[in-house]
Amino acid sequence: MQQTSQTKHFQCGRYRFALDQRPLVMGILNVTPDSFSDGGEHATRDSALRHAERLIAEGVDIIDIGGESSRPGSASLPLDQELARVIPVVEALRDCGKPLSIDTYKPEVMRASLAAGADLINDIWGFRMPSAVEAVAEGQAGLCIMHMQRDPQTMQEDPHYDDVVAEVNAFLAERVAILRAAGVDDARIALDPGFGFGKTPDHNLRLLGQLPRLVQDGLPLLVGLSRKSTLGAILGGKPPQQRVAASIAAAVCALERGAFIVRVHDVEQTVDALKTWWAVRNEAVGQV
Ligand code: PT1
Repeated sequence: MQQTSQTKHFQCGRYRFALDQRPLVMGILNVTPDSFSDGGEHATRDSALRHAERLIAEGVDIIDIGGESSRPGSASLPLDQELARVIPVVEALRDCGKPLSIDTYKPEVMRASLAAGADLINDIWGFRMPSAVEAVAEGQAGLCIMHMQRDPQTMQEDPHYDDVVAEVNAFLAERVAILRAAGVDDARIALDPGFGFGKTPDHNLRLLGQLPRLVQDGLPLLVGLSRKSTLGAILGGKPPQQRVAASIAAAVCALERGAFIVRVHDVEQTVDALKTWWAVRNEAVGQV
């Protein structure tokens, strides 16, 4: 669809972000049972809600709620369990004042979350599951299309590309065309190269270095590098909790190359880095 206003926006359900304003920090909210307690569904929900409060206090712009891990090698979660984890959290956070993103590829979870008030659907499968496009086509929810080669169980078994940037771009362009054909306005779409999803560290670094080549039709880019194994490889094998500074550096590199949303664990540190980057870019302190 044609963009009518001068300033482009990213429409995110009840929220709307001008693309010429400061970029956004998406905070990761995992709704997964914590390995130190077997408290079940209620304990999982309560600790997710406490974590959400902390993300908000730290200045998060979008909360990304995920019930199923998509880290390399992780197994899929049955639909009923994902619904039981995610929907109560959406309901509890609905009026928290921040847009709620749902990290899911299951059309049933998309529909139920949108009905419960979610603002953005973040799909690591790029809306390729049968009826995923239909589940999100109507309404105003933001849609993040991510690239992944193969699936989370097998994606890190010897990933190969002839030209990773060109292949990721071709995939994203094809998915954008499918969403547009289903009636989705460009203002609702964000693109994500899918760092770590069927890519070697060098593929990821090529994509990050060449990020400006991934901008298509002015659509905003979402980048998730936080604590990922590529940073571990750069740091000679440091574990995820010791990749915070590398994650901040990677986020700033992404911002410098045009990213509009950075998806992170360490919200407070990333917000500080983003504000600093933004002030330097504007050569003025400016507003938050
Ligand atoms: C991402 C992302 C995501 N990443 C979007 N959603 C994950 N839009 C979950 C590793 O190499 O980048 N963009 N949802 C988490 N996935 C991974 C992948 C975590 C790789 C860790 C690694 O360590």
